[in-house]
Amino acid sequence: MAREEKELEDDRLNEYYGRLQTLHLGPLWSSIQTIMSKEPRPRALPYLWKWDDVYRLVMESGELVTPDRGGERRVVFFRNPGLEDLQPWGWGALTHTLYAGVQLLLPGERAPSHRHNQNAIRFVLQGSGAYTLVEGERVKMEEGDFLITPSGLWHDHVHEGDTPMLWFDCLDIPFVYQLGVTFFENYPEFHQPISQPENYSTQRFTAPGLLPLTDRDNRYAPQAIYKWEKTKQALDQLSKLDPDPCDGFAVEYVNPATGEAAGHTIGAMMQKLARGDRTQAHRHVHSAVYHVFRGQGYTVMNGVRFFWQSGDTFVVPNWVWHEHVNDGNTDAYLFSANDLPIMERLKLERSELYPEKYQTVVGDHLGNGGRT
Ligand code: GTQ
Repeated sequence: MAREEKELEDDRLNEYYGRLQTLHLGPLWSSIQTIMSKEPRPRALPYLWKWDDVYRLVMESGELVTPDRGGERRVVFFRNPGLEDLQPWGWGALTHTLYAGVQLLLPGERAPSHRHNQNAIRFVLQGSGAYTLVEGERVKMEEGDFLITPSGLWHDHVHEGDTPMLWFDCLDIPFVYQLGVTFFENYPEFHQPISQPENYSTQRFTAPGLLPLTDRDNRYAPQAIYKWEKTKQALDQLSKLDPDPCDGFAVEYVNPATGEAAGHTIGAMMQKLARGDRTQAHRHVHSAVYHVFRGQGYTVMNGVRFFWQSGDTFVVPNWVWHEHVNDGNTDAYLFSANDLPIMERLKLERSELYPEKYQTVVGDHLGNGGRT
């Protein structure tokens, strides 16, 4: 084709694309490679936040704002650098489906009662003497505890202790938002009434595998809290057996009435990596956020080392090769939350083992500054 003819044709095509766009239409033939990539190409990037930074800024928020009506909760949330341009208005997305943040409640403070159709899970980082009130039940929060706040239930937080209370929140906010179905509602009063015995959940669920008959029909959210002491005991027992090649010694927080993820749309687990452990590299469709509860080590993601220590948060986006290494002097405990329940229910989950056992390290996130 002569050059001139080709240019004429391109002009005609571009002009055609322009007319499609004006009428809010689009050409599949030039879009298909972008919208239907061969394999997942998440916009979310692997990333790590150091606890020193997060802690300093969260504590500073304690001097600036209070958790009253309007502000609701004092939380600093994680923004995935790869998703920031999709969220120009301060939208918190850590992965395409998950939001996470660190919440601060100071002694004597209260956060008002509200409910929404997003699911929340919490992992307690520091402090004691606070409780969350979920649908009439007071649930006392202590370091290392895992809690659920299922969608649709009224919840408020109250702090009666004397040191700052910090916990990690993870919600399916981006998922619900992208489905276009967000609901949020304030309770008419600041607090909801208490209608259940204190720590009712801990009184009913005392042993694994034993479901109180009164909870047989309560398949929605029978158990509000999973105490750290029991999680630790379970992991210490498991450590006498063989570890999972990709996850080390790990337990998942499940709904005791159904065996499904306790957090409904949000999966969560606690894993222990003994000193010197290195897990096998793999990747999966679901995304995950990790909070380092205890220990020191690094995680290799797509060949890059992300060094972590107690308090750090890092994100493993979809389909990213990853393996964990505990190179510290103590056992490491990694808390993590994920969107596996979403992927499984939608039949989208897939996973692969890395062809070799470990990845080749090609660089370090934050360079040497990654290890402080
Ligand atoms: O504690 O109810 O991090 O509603 C984000 C939204 C926490 C909460 C968050 C929320 C909450």
